[in-house]
Amino acid sequence: MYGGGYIFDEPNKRQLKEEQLHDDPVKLAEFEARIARGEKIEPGDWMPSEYRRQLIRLIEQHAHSEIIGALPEGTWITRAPGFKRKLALIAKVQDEIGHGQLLYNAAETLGKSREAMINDLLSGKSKYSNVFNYPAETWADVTVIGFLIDAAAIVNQVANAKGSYGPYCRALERICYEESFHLKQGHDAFIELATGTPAQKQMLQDALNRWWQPIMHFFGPPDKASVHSQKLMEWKVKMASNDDMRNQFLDMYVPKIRELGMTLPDPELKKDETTGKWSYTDPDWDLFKKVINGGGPCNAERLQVRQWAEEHGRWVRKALMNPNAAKVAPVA
Ligand code: BYC
Repeated sequence: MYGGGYIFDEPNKRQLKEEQLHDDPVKLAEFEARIARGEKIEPGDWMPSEYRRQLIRLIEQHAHSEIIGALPEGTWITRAPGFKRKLALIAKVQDEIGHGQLLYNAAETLGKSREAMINDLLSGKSKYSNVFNYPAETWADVTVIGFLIDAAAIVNQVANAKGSYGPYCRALERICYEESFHLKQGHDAFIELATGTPAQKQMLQDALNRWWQPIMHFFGPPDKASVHSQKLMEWKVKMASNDDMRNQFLDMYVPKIRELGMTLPDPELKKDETTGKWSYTDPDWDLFKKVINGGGPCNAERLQVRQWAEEHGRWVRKALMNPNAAKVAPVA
């Protein structure tokens, strides 16, 4: 188990209980009026316990996705082709970990400790994005992640940065700036392979074929099957539905992929120019459920790496919490 002596569990558990007692209709109406006026909700403000619970769930999952998301690309740092790509990849992976840090901080403002969040990740109780449970088999996989997964994340984050919870929105704004650079480096690497030798182009096409379905899954189940969307959209935590975000992504990126001569492994993928809606073959939602519930190709490996990091980083956390204990006695 994770252990580093992190802050504020007990007082926040008490606060949460008090709030549940005071979840009365008048306060709820005031809260919803604030949301309707487009005000930001801040950590000290009254909020319904379900709003708090939902935000913790969503921000925590997002934070876990950032730190687990660093792993598939991280394995390619030593093998990135050339100095320029290596430098860019190191910086990107470092940024992703920083995003995790920002998001854990935002979730902590709602009363769940870092320690509890990490424990829930390691025990498999908390989810993280489906896409990071697949291996990055070749450099082209890293390229597809850098271009298209970062692009998908930006679609989601730019929308939700305009949402109602102040700390999450501010974290998302900062993250979006950095993700835009990630997308540029991913797009640049993508163009290089797409316009390279036949072998490079084929490697990219194979990676695109492997990643297309996980990317379609990334935005979550179709609206009709989404569990949380309705309430989260009422409370302006989610600013667009899963299907709307998926559609927005297709609209922006399918043309960019096709203009480079690459194809997508879905014969049904096309836009209706009158409605602006894309139609596509429904991705395999049973597979999605399996992957997000621990049964994907890399779930066990990803959690093992995090477990190792928690165990081997324990002494660092201890030293940070109690710097005096780590001081070496001065030599006389
Ligand atoms: N993966 O009611 P629904 C990055 C779960 S990292 C896993 O529609 P919701 C990057 C969902 O949690 C950024 N699980 O859910 C890093 C729920 O299960 P629970 C990643 C998923 O929350 C490194 C159930 O399915 N971005 O960019 O309304 C390198 C029902 O779904 C997924 C984020 O994390 C999924 N894809 O909407 C490169 C964004 N989809 O909790 C890049 C933050 C659904 O009831 N998250 N589930 O057990 C969100 O915006 C929302 O959670 C979602 C889903 C739109 C993903």
